[in-house]
Amino acid sequence: MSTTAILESLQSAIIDGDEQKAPQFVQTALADKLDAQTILEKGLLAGMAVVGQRFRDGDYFLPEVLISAEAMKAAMTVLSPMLKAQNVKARATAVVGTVRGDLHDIGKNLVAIMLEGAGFEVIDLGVDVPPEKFAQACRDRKVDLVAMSALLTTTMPEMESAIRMLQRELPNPPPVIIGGAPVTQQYADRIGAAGYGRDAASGAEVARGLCAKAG
Ligand code: B1M
Repeated sequence: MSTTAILESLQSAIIDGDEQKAPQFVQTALADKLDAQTILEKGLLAGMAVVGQRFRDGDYFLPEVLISAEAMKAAMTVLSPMLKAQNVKARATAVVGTVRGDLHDIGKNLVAIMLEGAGFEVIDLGVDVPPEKFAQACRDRKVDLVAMSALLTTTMPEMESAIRMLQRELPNPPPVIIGGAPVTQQYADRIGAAGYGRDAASGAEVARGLCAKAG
């Protein structure tokens, strides 16, 4: 199979929500020596972009989107060890979560993988995380960074609420980085986030930079 054919098969497996084939094609791609980042971006994320487009156009409904998300997760179980292995070890703790009211976790999971790959110990609070839970996690442990994800325009303001709560309740609030499809650098600046990641890899890079600066 050519590289293009493997990546197209991977995209189709995500678009069709084929939970069996998606991880198999990741295996095929790895066996063919494709690098993990290419498999992620040109296979899995390219497939997910088509799913999003079809949902927007009314060709897909929630059940189809959910099935594609499951195929994506199955594929990620094979790919995530490779993504982590590509990076070097460092030394800091990050709390990660999708904000209150938001159940999207694929991007957040990718951020967690990339942060681990960048050497962070990751405490993943999951989805639908209220501001209090972010604050509590920072009280329970010495946390160097908080990473928040939001996929809905309606849940973005929860990022600001969580930042305000950390500032109010913690003597030394850790820096917060934010990301997610509707989030922008301008929004991050406006709500006082320390950093913004356009994608999971650049989020991890920003996180490393912030923690290196903090010493
Ligand atoms: Co939802 N959904 N969804 N959905 N869904 C979107 C986000 C939407 C854009 C679809 C659309 O209309 N085209 C739309 C939002 C519109 C808006 O607000 N502007 C939408 C909607 C409306 C909804 C519901 C309200 C639908 C409904 O019920 N009527 C509902 C809301 C539920 C809720 O959260 N309360 C809903 C539900 C769902 C499912 C449950 C079916 C499912 C989620 C399953 C799951 O996550 N386990 C789902 C999915 C899968 C999507 C789409 C199709 C794909 C999202 C995804 O996983 N993308 C999405 C359309 C789209 O985005 N194209 C859509 C792949 C993922 C890797 O990308 O999460 O963007 P993403 O992460 C990226 C970057 O954003 C970045 O890194 C990643 C890439 O490396 N990133 C960060 C993310 N977080 C970061 C944090 C960082 C740094 C970078 O630093 C901390």
